[in-house]
Amino acid sequence: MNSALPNASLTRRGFLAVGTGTLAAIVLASCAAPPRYITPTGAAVRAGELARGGTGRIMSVDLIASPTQIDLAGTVANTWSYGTVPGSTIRLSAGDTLRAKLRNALPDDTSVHWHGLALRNDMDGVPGATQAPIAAGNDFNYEFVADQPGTYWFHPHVGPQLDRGLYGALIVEDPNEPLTYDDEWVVILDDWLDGVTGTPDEVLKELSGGMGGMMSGSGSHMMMGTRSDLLGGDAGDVAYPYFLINGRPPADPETFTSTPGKRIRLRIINAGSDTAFRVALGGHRLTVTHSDGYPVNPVDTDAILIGMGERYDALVTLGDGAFPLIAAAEGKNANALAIVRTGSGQTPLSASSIPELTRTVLTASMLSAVSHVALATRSVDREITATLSGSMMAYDWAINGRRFDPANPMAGALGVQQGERVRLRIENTTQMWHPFHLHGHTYQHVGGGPRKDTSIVLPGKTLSVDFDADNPGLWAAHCHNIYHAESGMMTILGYLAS
Ligand SMILES: [Cu+2]
Repeated sequence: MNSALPNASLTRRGFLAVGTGTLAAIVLASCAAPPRYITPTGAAVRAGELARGGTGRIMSVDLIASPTQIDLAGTVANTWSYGTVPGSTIRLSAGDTLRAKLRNALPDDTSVHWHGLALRNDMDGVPGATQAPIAAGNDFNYEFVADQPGTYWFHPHVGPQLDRGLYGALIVEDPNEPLTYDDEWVVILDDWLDGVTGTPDEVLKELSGGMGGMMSGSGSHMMMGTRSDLLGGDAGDVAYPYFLINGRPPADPETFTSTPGKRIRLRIINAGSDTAFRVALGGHRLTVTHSDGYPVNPVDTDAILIGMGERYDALVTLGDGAFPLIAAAEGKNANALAIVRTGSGQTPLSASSIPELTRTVLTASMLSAVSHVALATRSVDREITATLSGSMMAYDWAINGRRFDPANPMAGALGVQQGERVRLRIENTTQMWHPFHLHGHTYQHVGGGPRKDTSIVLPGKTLSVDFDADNPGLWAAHCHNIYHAESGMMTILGYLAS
């Protein structure tokens, strides 16, 4: 019945205002009024931002999204970026205000989403839900308090623009940092095709035709037969000619230079669109300290599995020599590479593998939140389910049986009330894994697991997570495979108006 109603953004109040007397009474009697949600610019959001307080310090940055080029070891490709790939890292201290002026010099609408931050809703950068799209030639001023330390990142939330060069790291430092380390390196992973084999828009168009399009011979981007035991089967849909660390391919790798014995904090971010990476540093073990910005009880491992949108921080004490930092594209038989050099050893070959990649591979299920960021014990007030469905055959990815419609974003929204403890069940009925991302909140995996905002959900499995509904607004919840999300695997978590 709800689907027959006009746009759910037409509120119950609006509905009553247009209907009078008998007509309104009949309508209300014959079907439930559509739920009414708070608005991103309303009093609840403003009150939430005031409650954050903050240091009052303002970090101002100018972001210009524009057509640029990237040099991939001599192959120059046209792309879109924030000047460089990745964009310059934005760094501030917890409680500071980020004031980011976005100028859209692209030939298309855009926006900026601040991935992982529990920020004020009207700055979350989701056109159709939290703001109007920023049209070509226009500016938009983002301004919000970033009160939670951690490793975050930013990217557009328009079409498949994320699969171009439009991304960068956002590091919120902890003024009372409990870890001790000598240096920190931001390691951004990406799968790259833009300007080389096509554009992300062309990829989306081809994938949207499903495997029928592939079989008719028109396809060139779809990748068949990717396999990963860790991901429970199919690893990805898209063929990429390059895999990058900090915007550079293995033939021209970034070199991190240090000295033996130094303790380094790695901030690893997967900015890919269709690729999980298995990350390891040859000759070293890693101590994982954070997932998606939040501290975990430290775990030693040889490698880390990281899905699109996820971040892991790890400490490593450097040996003497030159070592490959490899991000293996899971199931795709190719690597991204950087070099860590502390001595005079020979630079490792890009083609070389390292034994660490096939030893212990850490996943989120091996982690637990440290006590001071674990959710307080309380009973669940509301349980909601996001059932993921769809197939590569039809490319009909959906949540709760509904493919997201940008023209009617609140249709099928998941409603919660401010103040509730919410349990979200993410039920994957498909034959493929999905990195599920919830905006504006950092939930905790049920059973004492890590705090996260993006989680790998394996095929046929259900992941349950809890969060406190303490950040009012309309929040996108979607698969972070950008092609799945843009094909419909997205919904809105909306705070109900009381
Ligand atoms: Cu997906």
